[in-house]
Amino acid sequence: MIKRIQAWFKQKGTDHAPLELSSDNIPKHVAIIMDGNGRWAKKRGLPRIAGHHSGMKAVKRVTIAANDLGVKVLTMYAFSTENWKRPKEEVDFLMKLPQQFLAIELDELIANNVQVRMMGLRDDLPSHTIQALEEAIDKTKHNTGLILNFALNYGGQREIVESVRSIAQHVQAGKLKIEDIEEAVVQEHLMSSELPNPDLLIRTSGELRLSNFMLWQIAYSELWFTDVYWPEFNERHLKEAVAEYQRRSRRYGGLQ
Ligand code: V07
Repeated sequence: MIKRIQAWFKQKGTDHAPLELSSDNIPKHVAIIMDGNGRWAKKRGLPRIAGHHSGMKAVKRVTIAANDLGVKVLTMYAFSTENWKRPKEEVDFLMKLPQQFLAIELDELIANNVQVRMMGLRDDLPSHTIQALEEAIDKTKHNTGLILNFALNYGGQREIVESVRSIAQHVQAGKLKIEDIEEAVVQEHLMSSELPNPDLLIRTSGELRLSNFMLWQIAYSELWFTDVYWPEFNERHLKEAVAEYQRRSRRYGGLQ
């Protein structure tokens, strides 16, 4: 039945009608699992890296769209701690994307008052990747617009482990009592401690998993999944996700 209604909407062209978004309930923090780059390429008979390159263009598009909507923080899952298992050539290519992206886009990001950040373990990243990132982070650190937060060499379980280690060190140093460890303390020791938790998590390309992304922070987030491959994701899709977010918050609005 739902499939038939969807088909009807498509036929009527209503999936291109303007979406009504209320400006007073835009999610502050949107986090995205950018999946489907390889599958997008395969569908076109292209190598996987062509999918990653095309995915990079979507990052730019969606950053501008999120900024225009009034989103405050956009977190993009660019490289997970598990991604090291991929073929070396693919990893090498991926590690050049931050530089490539920043060489092309940094000036425009600055012009748009965007602040670049990263979360993840820096140690294992190649120095050329770190250098490009740190330059961008430094050049944009006083910007007050959208925070564009890249999760690079990031894993949610590892992040929690790092938080626990850091808390244990505080206890050992006598700065913290065990009985004072509570949720807020774990939160304060996460890599995202300066950011609000995501209001909305988007995953593209049809997989219905969290894949070790921001496990602690998404405890109360709205989850939105789409079959669209990441390289095809655009402003319209982002608005659809936000519209659904607003419908859901209206529905339980009276209960909050
Ligand atoms: C990557 C493109 C998007 C789809 C997901 C995988 C491939 C942008 C960046 C990036 C990272 C840091 C930064 C500026 C840009 C990026 C990697 C992969 C590793 F400061 N896209 N993108 N980094 N892909």
